[in-house]
Amino acid sequence: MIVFQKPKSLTDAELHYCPGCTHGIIHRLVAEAIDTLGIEGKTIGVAPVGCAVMAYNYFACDMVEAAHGRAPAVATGLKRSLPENVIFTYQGDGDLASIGMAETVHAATRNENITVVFVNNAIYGMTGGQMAPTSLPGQVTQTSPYGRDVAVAGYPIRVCEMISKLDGPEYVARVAVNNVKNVKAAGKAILKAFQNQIEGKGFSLIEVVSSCPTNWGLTPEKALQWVDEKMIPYYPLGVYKDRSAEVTEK
Ligand SMILES: Cc1ncc(C[n+]2csc(CCOP(=O)(O)OP(=O)(O)O)c2C)c(N)n1
Ligand code: SF4
Repeated sequence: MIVFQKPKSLTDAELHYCPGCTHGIIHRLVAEAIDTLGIEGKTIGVAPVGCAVMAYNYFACDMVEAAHGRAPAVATGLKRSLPENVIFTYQGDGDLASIGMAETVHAATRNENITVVFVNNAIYGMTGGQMAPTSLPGQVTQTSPYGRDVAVAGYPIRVCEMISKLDGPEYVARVAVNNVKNVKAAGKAILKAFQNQIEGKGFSLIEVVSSCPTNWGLTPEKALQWVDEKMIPYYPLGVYKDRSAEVTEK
């Protein structure tokens, strides 16, 4: 009897992520959502530049590679020209909240009918651990060796809080993947973000608080603790906007 299986929407390619990196868990949750909805034949993913740059090797659906930060613009073009397809982006915090902030905000305010999976690990992973817009106050990175000084570098950007203030987007939620309970909740939120698109509801953004043990200089176990003790207090989990639920309640 099979009790545990790889989702059909993941290929057999070996993931290149560092040991303990939670990108792999998030890939699995996205693939499970695609499997559950039976949309593997019509889903197109947009891969970022960042550690997930090779996501096109891992998802068993059509994939397009976008330049750093441009995934929501590429996804907009795909969705408008192929409205029957299901389009998702998969982006890191450097990609989405730094160089790609304009694309993100404008896709959200237009309520583009796309699904955005935003992986917040508070650092630029791929390029060796530079400070990101999401790095925490006091966080030591390659470019803030004495810790992020908010007087110089400003405060971290809370993407869900900001995007949910726009009138456009349909669904904005923050989840984490540092323990089993959070992984289950993250899976449900990602599924809902795809479901919203199928129902034509519009822009859904799921921020997943993730880990980067390599650039945080922590063991995989300590990195998950750091998510709990440092990341989640700064980035509270929850649903920040769910327009359909608001309409139903009124
Ligand atoms: C236009 C452009 N600017 C800068 C870069 C360099 N670059 C590559 S990945 C990256 C940051 C990746 O960090 P993030 O998006 O947080 O993803 P992670 O690697 O942490 O998953 C940067 C700045 C680039 N490839 N293209
Ligand atoms: S550098 Fe960080 S984000 Fe990139 S694969 Fe390694 S642990 Fe994951």
